[in-house]
Amino acid sequence: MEYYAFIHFSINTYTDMAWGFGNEDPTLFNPTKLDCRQWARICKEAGMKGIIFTAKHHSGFCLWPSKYTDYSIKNSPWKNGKGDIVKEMADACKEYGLKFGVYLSPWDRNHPDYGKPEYITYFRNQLEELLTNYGEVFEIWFDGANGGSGYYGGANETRKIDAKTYYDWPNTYSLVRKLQPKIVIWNDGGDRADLRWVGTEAGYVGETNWSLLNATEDVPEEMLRHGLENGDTWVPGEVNTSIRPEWFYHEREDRLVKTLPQLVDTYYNSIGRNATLLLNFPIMPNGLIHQKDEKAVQAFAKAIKEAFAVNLAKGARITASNVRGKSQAFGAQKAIDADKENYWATDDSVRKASLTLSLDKPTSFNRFLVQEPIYLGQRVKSFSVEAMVDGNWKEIAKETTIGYKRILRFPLIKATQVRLNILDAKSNPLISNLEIYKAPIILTPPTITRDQSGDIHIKAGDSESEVYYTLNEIMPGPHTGKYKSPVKTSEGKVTVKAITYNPFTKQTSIASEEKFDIARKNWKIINTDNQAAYQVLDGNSSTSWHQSKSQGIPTELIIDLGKEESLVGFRYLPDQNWWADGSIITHYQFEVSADNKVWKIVSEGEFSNIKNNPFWQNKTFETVQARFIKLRALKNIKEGSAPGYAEVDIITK
Ligand code: FUL
Repeated sequence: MEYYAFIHFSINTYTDMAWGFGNEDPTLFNPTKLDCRQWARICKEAGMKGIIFTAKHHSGFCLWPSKYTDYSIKNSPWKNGKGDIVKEMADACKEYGLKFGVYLSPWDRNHPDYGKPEYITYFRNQLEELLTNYGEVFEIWFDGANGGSGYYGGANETRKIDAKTYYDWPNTYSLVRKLQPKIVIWNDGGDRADLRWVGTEAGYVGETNWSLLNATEDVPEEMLRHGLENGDTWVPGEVNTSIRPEWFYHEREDRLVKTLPQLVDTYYNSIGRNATLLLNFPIMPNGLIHQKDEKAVQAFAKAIKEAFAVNLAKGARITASNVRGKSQAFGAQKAIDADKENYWATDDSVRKASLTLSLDKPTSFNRFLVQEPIYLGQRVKSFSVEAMVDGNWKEIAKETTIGYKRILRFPLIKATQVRLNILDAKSNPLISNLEIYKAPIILTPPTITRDQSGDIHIKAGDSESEVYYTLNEIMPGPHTGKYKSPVKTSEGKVTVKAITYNPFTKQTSIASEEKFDIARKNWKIINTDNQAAYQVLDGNSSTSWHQSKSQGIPTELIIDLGKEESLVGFRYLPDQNWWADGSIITHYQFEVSADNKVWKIVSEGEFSNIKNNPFWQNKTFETVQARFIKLRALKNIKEGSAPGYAEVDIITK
C-alpha cells in the first residue's frame, strides 16, 4: 500500500496534552465542525490508500459508543451523546475508496481494572466491537506505550504490567484474525506481529532494510531500523511519523508543520527504502484537519507526482548478463515491461549479475527505482548503479538492500546507458521493475543561520539546487555570491539574503532574509561552567539549554559581551520542543552592568502569549551602555520547572 494516514484525535485534544491521564471530563469533547469526510478527502487527494484512526488512545476515552464503558463520546455533548466517530470515519473511507484501520491502545489510563486479568476481557470485548461493527479493517495498531501512572477509576496510581505476557498476545491475535482474516497487525510491545516499528518516529528507516526479523527475539532499536538479513519472520517496516512535531493537535505547532523538503525527504527515507509511510494528521478541537497541514500534504503529493511523471526507462533496450535457462519468461525485458508481477531471473547458482539499459539518446536523470518480486522473498544483499557518460562507465551509487521498492537520489547525470549490478544476493537475484526519472529540483527559500563565531550558514531544501546570497541588501541571483561553505563575516551586524536556484531551468526560489545583530563570538556565559549552555548562543533554534532544576526560580543567565555595547533591547527564543513548554519563561527582568557589580533593570514584564506562540520575543528599551547582561526568569509556564532557552541575543543601536 506504500502510503496511508494516521489520524490522532481524542479527549486530550481538548486539554492540549500528548497523552490523556484518563480523568478528563467527557463533556470537554465537543467538536463543533467534525467532518470525517474532510479527513478522507484530504488523504485521498494526497494519494494515500487508507486511514488508521485512534479509536481509543492511552486516556481510555472511546470515540465510539462502546457497550463496555461510559468513558466515551456517549457522555459528551457531541451529537448529544448519540454519535459514533469510528462509524463516520469508516463510512468516509468507504465513500472515498480508502481502506480503514484502527488504533486501539492496549494501555488504558481510565479503566479501573487496568493491570488486572479482568482488563484483558474488557480489551478483547472492545476489539470485538471494533472488528465486527465497522466492515473490513486493514490494519490494527497496538501501541507500545504500556503501563505507568493514570487515573484508573480514581485510584490515581502507577501500574506496571509486563507487555510481553499481560495481554496474552497469541490469543488476542487469534481473535483479531478470526474477526478480520485479512488484517495486518502492528505491535511493538509484545509478540512479533505482521509489521514492525522502525525504532523512531522521526520519519526514516535504515538504508539497509531487510523485511525480516526473528519471531521470538527482543530486538534493539538499531535492529528495528535495519531488519535482520537471516530473520525467520516476514515483518516489513512501517515508518510512522507526524506532519507536525507531535501526534495530537497543539495550536502552538501551527508554524511547525513539516516543510516540503522535509516531507520529500521522509518519502525517500521510507517508501524509497523498502518501507511503508504512515503519515499522521492531528485533528483540531473543532474536528477538522488544519489548512496548513492540508496545504503541506497537497504540495508533497504534487512534488512526488512531478518527480515520477515520466519513466525514462520505458521503451529502452535492456540486456542481462545471465537469464534463467535462457528462457524468455525470465528475460531482462520483464524488468521494464508494464507488468510489475513478472520478473527477470538468473540461473539458480548465480549471485552476481547485471542488467543494462540502453537509451535512444543521451538522457538526463536523477532518480533510480528498483523492485524485487517480494512474494519470492527479499534476496539482494548489495548492488551498484553505473551510468555510461561520454563513453565511460561511472558509478552513481553503491547500496545494500532493495526489497519491495528502493529509490535512489543523486545529482542529475546525462548518460546513454544505465547498468544495475547485483553484487551479492541470498539466492539467485530477481528484479521485477526498474525505472529512471528526472525529478524537478524543489525550489524553496533557503534557511539562513549565524553561529556564535559569526559565520553564516545557508541551507537549501534540495541538495541539487544552487544557493546564491548577498550581504549588502541587494537581491541575490546567479550573478551574486554562490554559497559553497559557511561565509565568514566581520563581527558587526549583517543582513543576509539568499535564494535557491535551478541551474537547468534557471528558476529561482523566493528570497529568504535574515537580519543578524553583532556576532556573539566573544560572549561568555559567566554564571555556569556547563559548556552545554553555549547552545543558547549557537544560532541553532533546535538546540537548547535548561538551567538545573535545583536552582528553582528566580534563575539568572549572566553573559559577558566581551566589550561595552550600546544596547537597545534583547531577544529570547524558548526551547522549541513541544514537550519542553513548561520551561518557557513568561515573566522576566533584564538587567545590565558595566562591571558585573552594579546592575540596573532596563526591562521587565511578561512575554505575552508566549505559551501559544513560543517564538522569538523582542523587548526594547532606552539606549544603555553595558558589557554584562542578565536575563532573570521570574516565572515559567510550569511551576517547578527550570527555565530553558534555545537562543538569547541582544539588539544594539
Ligand atoms: C506513541 C504514542 O505514545 C503516541 O501518543 C502516538 O500514538 C504514537 C503513534 O505512538 O507510542
